[in-house]
Amino acid sequence: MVDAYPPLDHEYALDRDCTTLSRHVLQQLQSFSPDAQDLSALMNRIALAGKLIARRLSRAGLMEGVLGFTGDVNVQGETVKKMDIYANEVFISVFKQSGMVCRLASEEMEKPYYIPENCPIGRYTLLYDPIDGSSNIDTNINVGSIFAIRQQEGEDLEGTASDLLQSGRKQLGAGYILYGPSTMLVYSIGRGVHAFTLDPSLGEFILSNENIQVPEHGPIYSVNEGNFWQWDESIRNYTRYVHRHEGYTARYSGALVGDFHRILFQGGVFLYPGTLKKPEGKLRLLYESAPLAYLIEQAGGRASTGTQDILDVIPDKIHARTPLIIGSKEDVSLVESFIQEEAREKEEKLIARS
Ligand code: AHM
Ligand code: MG
Repeated sequence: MVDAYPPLDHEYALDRDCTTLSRHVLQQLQSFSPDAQDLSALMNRIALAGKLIARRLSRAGLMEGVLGFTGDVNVQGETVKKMDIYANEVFISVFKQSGMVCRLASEEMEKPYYIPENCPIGRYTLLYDPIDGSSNIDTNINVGSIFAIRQQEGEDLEGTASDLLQSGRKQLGAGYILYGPSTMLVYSIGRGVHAFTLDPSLGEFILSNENIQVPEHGPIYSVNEGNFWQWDESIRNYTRYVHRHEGYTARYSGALVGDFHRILFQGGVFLYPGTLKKPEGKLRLLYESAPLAYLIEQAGGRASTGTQDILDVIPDKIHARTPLIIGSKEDVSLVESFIQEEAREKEEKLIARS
């Protein structure tokens, strides 16, 4: 006879191994050293910010003053949403109380935010995009938050935060929170990439995927093809290539975190190349491209500007932008091969002309 109520595998999985985020961070570092404690506490604070933002998003359509624009324009020249401001302040407020983060640098603030009372205790800097893909908010489509943790170098007495103008290899950890059908937190502290799902009944992020590896190649290409007219010929040639070959499928949600998440699990490539209007592309290095590049390398994939690994790029300012090509190794290399071919052809034409 068939059991009317067969045990559900996932329930057993949770009973057996209900690993919370803070426990996981400590396990990863195999230590209770002050550094490990710091990272664990930092991740806990980021998780708290994620829970607060997720809670507000989940009721956004029912509350006054949550959706829509503030009427302001941020340092990037982009219109600001009310949720951008709320989420930015959530991160500041959870880290004000933490005692560990001395500076926060975000997409929504022209200059870093200093918490001087924390500086003698914890010399960490949090870089973040509080709401990535905020154009999705008003239509209830997925958005995310992206973060990176760096150690402050030097005293920064002038408050210029110039030590942040270093490559992404300086990141101690990075990750994102995806506000989708469920809320997920994906992070790495240099020991693989791990995903946690928020169990709303527990109010805890519980380990759901450990040591994620991105496939070497995948079917997805994720790019805003509405920018075709603004692209360099190499990117046009790449899209022509995928249009003419079997095995590719387009996915683009307008929120980098969601598009990246799909590629992390299923393979493929996300690209936001330079355009006529934005020659360096749209995405910002320090709190969008570099954190995701850190994750994808940890997952066995690649992130490139087209000519350089994202993690080697040194920004000239905090809000610097870079073209981004990120995902499965083979797919990133394929895009790069079109860029290289175009560069070769241009060089040959120059030589022929001279
Ligand atoms: P945001 O952080 O201001 O929301 O901008 C970043 C977003 C990414 O999430 C997304 O990949 C991209 O902008 C979409 O831009 P576009 O609408 O030009 O395709
Ligand atoms: Mg963003």
